[in-house]
Amino acid sequence: MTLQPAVIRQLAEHLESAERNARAVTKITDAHPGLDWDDAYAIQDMIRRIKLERGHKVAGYKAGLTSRAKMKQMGVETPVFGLLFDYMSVGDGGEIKAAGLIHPKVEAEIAFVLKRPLRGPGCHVGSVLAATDFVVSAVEIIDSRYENFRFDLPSVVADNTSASRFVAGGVAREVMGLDLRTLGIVMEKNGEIVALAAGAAVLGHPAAAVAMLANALAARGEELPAGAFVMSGGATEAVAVAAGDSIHVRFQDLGSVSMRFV
Ligand code: 0L1
Ligand code: MG
Repeated sequence: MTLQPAVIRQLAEHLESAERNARAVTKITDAHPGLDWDDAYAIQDMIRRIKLERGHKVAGYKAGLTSRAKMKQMGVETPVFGLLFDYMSVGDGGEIKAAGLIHPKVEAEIAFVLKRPLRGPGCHVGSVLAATDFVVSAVEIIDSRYENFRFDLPSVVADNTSASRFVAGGVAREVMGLDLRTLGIVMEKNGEIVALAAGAAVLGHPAAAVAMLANALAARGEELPAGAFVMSGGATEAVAVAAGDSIHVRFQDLGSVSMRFV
């Protein structure tokens, strides 16, 4: 930890205001080159506090940068974790106002809903599957607050991992009897296929991303509570969208998810 509490608060307000005003800013490590992972998660925690003070609720958790496709796209090697808030949730088939976002991108993800709390350390694919009530298809809309999506990992963690909106599908399936590794995903933008993946693109098994998140939270004295909605990270690379675009993602065994940008 390198930053004083007042600087953590100031950077959290800066990034949260950039999100609310859909205004791109330069990455915060330009002004604070020594900012480390602890500083970054402390800024993210402060953003959570600011949003709770404003009356919002935590609606879920997210793992990001969990697939090779995404890591390669962003030139990084380490997954990151963030929070989803109530106002980010958009109904399946819904409209998303592009003017309220900076430069949105969409990624197809498998989401887990827990029936029991998950507390690390030591969580693994088996413990996640045992604690899962059901899985659903989902699409995350990421919108980095940094100009041109140009950032380093501490900057993106501080920016709540670019969390912006999410859409969950309506087909809930128990994990028993489903092989999430071979589950196929096809993303269409305006009727054209733009990305393909299988569940195993996410760390070999999407539940591995949830285990990693539970273990990372444990290092900060937190757990994933019963009932938590957890997005396991984009199986495909992220696809840029703008007003006028329609996205439709088919998930084998899990139905489809769609949205329109207006
Ligand atoms: O959810 C994600 O994989 C995104 C993590 C942050 C990096 C980005 O904005 O692409
Ligand atoms: Mg994501």
